[in-house]
Amino acid sequence: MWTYVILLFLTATSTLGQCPVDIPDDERRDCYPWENPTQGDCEARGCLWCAPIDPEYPHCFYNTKVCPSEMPESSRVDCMPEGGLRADCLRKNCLWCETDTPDVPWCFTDPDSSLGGEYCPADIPESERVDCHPESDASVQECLDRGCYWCENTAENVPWCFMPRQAGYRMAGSPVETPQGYQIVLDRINTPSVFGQDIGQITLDVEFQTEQRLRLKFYDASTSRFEVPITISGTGTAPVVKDYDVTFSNDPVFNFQIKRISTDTVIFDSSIGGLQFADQYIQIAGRLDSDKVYGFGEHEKSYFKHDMNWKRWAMWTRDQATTDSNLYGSHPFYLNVEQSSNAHGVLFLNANAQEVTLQPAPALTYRTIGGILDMYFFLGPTPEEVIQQYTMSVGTPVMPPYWALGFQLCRWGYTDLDHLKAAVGRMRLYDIPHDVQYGDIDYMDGYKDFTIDPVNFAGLPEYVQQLKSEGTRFVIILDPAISNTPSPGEYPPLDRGNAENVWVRDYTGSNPQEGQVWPGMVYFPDYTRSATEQWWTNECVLFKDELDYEGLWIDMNEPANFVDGSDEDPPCRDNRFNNPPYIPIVGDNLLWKKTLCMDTIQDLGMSYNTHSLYGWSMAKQTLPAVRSALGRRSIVFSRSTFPGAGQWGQHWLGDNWSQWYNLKASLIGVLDFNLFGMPYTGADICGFLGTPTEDLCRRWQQIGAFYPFSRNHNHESYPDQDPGMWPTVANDTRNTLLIRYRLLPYLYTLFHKAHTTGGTVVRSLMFEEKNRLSVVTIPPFSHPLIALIYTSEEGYIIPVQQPANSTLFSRSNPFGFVVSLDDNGNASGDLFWDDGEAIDTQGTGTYFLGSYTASGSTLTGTVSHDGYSEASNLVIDDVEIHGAGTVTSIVINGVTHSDWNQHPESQEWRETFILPGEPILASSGNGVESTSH
Ligand code: MIG
Repeated sequence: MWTYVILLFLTATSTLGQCPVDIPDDERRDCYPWENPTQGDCEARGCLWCAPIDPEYPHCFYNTKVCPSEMPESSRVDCMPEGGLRADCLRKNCLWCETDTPDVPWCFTDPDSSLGGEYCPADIPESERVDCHPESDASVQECLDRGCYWCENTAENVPWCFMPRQAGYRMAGSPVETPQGYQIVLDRINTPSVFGQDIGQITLDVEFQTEQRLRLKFYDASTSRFEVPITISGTGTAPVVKDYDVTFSNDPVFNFQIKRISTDTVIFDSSIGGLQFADQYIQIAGRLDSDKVYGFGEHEKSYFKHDMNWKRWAMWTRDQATTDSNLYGSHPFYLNVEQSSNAHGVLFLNANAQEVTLQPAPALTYRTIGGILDMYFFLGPTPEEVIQQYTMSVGTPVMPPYWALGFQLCRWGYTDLDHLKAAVGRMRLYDIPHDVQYGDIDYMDGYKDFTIDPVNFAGLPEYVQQLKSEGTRFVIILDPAISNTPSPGEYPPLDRGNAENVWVRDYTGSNPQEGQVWPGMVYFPDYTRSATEQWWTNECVLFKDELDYEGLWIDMNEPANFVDGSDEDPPCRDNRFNNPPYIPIVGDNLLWKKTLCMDTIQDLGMSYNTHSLYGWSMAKQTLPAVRSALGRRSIVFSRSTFPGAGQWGQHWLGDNWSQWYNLKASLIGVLDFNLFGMPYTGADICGFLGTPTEDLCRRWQQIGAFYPFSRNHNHESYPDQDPGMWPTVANDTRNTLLIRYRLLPYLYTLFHKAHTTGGTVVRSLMFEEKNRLSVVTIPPFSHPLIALIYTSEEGYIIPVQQPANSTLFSRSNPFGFVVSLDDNGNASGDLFWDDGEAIDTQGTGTYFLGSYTASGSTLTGTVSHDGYSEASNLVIDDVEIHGAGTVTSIVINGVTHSDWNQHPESQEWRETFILPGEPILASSGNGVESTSH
């Protein structure tokens, strides 16, 4: 009882004298006549909260002193005949003045407002609003202060505060012609200003780079700003013919339209408004031709085509288990399929924290808090051509070694070598294909890179040799962070790094920045520094002598830090980089959550600008490092990625959950990364976090057998989930992987295509023009989603090879073809083949390339490139023909063969011929002729 009284007294004293208005106690009108009001309850009602001098009077009372209008009471027009509170009135953009005069409305329309009593102009459709208050908790006043409109709405996520159309910039004169296009100077119109720091004059370079590629670069010509170090340039002169046209207008402010000439389709129309260019807030919006928008990453989602109902996606690299919030990579790229079914893509080449809002118009609003606005349009016109043009611009996918297409087993939490051996033993027991075994951080000594735990993993190097002889290679994890606690001499990688000063620096630019990761206190290598590449390569080369690894798995490179910013106090200095005026909707609403402070420094620039490039730069330096160590092709699995990362590395989809939802979402993740130029990708099969049920793991192994990157991986806290843990899972895994291994020559050929001409390896049916599809269901998996991944379409010839439990063995087995004839009896395909591990066989010409066509009952093989002599040892002994009708005879290279067998399982529409081995390499063309009908 006493305590209660004292508390009341304290409250009263502490707020005495702080009342925002001077209303005597006895004039207070109780705004919360119920029990126990809190300040929050009170303010929610738009009332004032402060202690009275005499505790008899209310704490929460109406603010009768605020009447923003001097209009006579008799002229008031009721704005809220339905009734409501002061806050409701203000939200309707009306005025609120209380009065004791009966029948006079307290809420009434404002005749003096700059918008004629109306803050909500009717001429902007809801679906086209460009948010003027993207941060949370908008208020009428704040909105109007920014010079924006306020209209309330009941639909979810529609912004109430939005940009007037006349906001933005005006052309200062006419566009000036340049050799590649135009240059336009833009002057800012004063309102609205969303976050201040607006740049008064900006320059727009319009570059007609190629027939299909257009660049729009908005920048500040007077002050240099951060630019992503990826150069995408044209030839220097505009192409004579091009697929697009750009028009500019100043009505009501500067805006532009990009048009596809062939169909007269406007593919991006910025007259929707919203162009802003402030130091830390850049925004552009555009109406799109269609709502078929794909891309923008990295996020986990269960649908490929975006939801245009005001969905907002942040892009900022972050160590975060999979969700629909921003994850490990940043990919500001989208693909839009137009109504005409032509397609184009757009890259916003920017690395700062950024986001996009997708709107029903259809339209999008893009925002970034730094750098420049650098847009590249890729005109396709097919979706596949868009991705080819995009990846040819930022870097086509690196060619994986053949073995990397095999199945891979991993887990975090092999407690020791015996535990790992037991998992391998189960793979052997069930004869499950097993090309790669991983070592996660467990193999390290104290989680330090380039060390081996001398107790729990004693004998690992010898065991790795044994695995290799059995056809299983070993891939190790490396984290960027390097332990900085050992004394000189104890940990040479640290000493050598110190000597070369390879670390990310703190805000002063001179001291290495500390953080905390697995080994404890660490430094972070600055992979944008050339000295770092030499140091990192050297460490990778030296460690290869200790452990015969075949590939590197680079984790935690967002970069991840166990503490927010640092463990200093305060963790980051309070400045405009660590606490910018606006933060896109990144998870945790803090740029330096679980990473370094934004004012830490790399050679390329401050983390504010370079954060999302960390994994990208690490991959860029790790590929040459691993190549130096191995002297041959390898893999660099990078968790954090950015446009162009595919030219050096591969990607797994991160820390997912052992849930059905994540299995489904993984397929979208694979499709997304195929848009992003990283076709070699897949999710942790059976899920990383959590314990999968037997059925989930079985199904996941079945579908995961068709990920380009097929790996079962698990979190340290959960029980073993390798396929051999359950006999049913083991059997179905082996059977499905044997189908995968049979298809590997095809998969490898697809990778060769993606590497040499860009484009995808796994693509959605939307990419395929031919509509008559025969859906391959992989028995016993009959989930229709499989159709999204591998379809055998009419008209294709797919090279296959007899499978084995490792590519080491399958590579020397006989080849075959699956021929799927179209209605006219035609089909075509090709086969790329090389030794599977030499670097750049395309460049050195040491490969075999054959083209195969089926037409008029004849399958003809043509050797397009004959640079790999080993190919002559390979034979074809199996041709499977779909859609050929009844076969009466087989003629091979002019000789009628009677020694062929019809496959016992053949159905009416499918014939499989087991042929005597025929050389795959026949310069005159290798023909299998079938007489049908
Ligand atoms: O803080 O190396 O995404 O695949 O097993 C966790 C341990 C660090 C995160 C990776 C995961 C890996 C784990 N790593």
